[in-house]
Amino acid sequence: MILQILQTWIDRMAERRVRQAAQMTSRRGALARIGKLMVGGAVLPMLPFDRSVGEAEAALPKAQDPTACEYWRNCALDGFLCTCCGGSVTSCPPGAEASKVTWVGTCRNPKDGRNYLVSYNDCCGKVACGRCLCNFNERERPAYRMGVHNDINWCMADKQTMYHCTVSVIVGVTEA
Ligand code: ABN
Repeated sequence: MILQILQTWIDRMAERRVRQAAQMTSRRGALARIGKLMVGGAVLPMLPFDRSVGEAEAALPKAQDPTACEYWRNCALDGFLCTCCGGSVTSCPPGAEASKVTWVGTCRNPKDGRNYLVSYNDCCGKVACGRCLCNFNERERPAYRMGVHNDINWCMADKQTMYHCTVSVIVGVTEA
C-alpha cells in the first residue's frame, strides 16, 4: 500500500517535471513567452513613469550650463571659458592666476529675472587654453571705456602676462 502511494507520488513528480521541461522547450512555450514579452513591451511605455527629470534635463537651457557660451553670466565675455579649461565659473585652473584688473558686464539671470554685475577676470600665467572660445558683447563699449571693453588681454597688468582663460564673478545685483 505504502509502496503504491510512493510510486504514485513519484509518477506525479516526474510528470510535472516533464511538463515543465516540455513547456520550456516546446514551440508553444516559446510562443507563449514571446507573446508575454510583446504584451509587456506594449504595456510598459503606457505605465505612469515620472518623466519630469529627463524632460527637465533635456530642456536644461544652455543659459544654465556653465560650460556653454550661452551661459547667462557670459553675456559680455570674450575669451576661453575657464569651466572648459580645468577651472570653474569663478576660479582659475591650477597654475593660472586671476588678473588684477578686469572688465565688467551686466547680465540678466533668466532664473530670477534680475540683473547682475559680472566681473570678467582673465586667468594668467599659462598658454591660451583654446577650448570654449566665446564672444558675447552685450553692452560692451569701445576701448575708450576700458572697464567695459572685453577685447583686451587683461593679464597685461600682471607679472604673468600670458592669457589662459576667463572667469565670471558676480560682484553686484540690482534690487528685486
Ligand atoms: N579678455 C580676453 C582676451 C584676452 C586676449 C585677447 C583678447 C581678449
